Amino acid sequence: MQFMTPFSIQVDVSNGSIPAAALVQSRRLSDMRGLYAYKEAEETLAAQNPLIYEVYLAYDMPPVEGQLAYSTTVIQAGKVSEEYFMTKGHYHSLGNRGELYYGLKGEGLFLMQAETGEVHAEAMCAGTGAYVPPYWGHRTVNTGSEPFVFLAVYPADAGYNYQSIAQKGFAALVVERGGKTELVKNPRWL
Ligand code: S6P
Ligand code: ZN
Repeated sequence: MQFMTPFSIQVDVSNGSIPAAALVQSRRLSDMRGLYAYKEAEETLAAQNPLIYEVYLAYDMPPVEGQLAYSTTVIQAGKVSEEYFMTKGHYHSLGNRGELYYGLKGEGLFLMQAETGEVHAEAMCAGTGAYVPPYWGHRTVNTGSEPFVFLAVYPADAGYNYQSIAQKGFAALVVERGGKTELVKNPRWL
């Protein structure tokens, strides 16, 4: 491995941005086609094409074994019908790579899923450290009324596998019903 000089990069904890980020990715509704369960509501919102979330990658880390990468994610508050705004969700390409999330602002639900379809949800707020063990797919959901912000630290060689979640989604949807947050079965999940 290349010998690297230690460094630090500032996160603006007032809004979750990383002003000196190597890369900022914005995900609008149009970038998430087919991932929300309520198709008619998605069509209606499509004209506005709202910003759903942004990812600030702190540093352009080489994707090699032993290195760690880190990023912040800012998910806007909102819903597509009764389904809350959320990230796309992914498994790591190298399935045996875990990850740590740390809540910075707002409220969310951290949804994790094993390949078998077993789902595990952890509530997150500022100060929550949530661990994704190897082999679990993961998606975050903003269940609050302000942006939900968290820091993620992960092996730089973990990679992203978006395919299986793009095809089948998660086994559970996170929805608001009667003013409460509920996990319900995803009808598209086979
Ligand atoms: C990377 C880590 C996060 C997510 C980010 C966006 O391993 O889990 O940085 O990439 O929260 O989610 P997604 O599913 O669009 O990559
Ligand atoms: Zn990940």
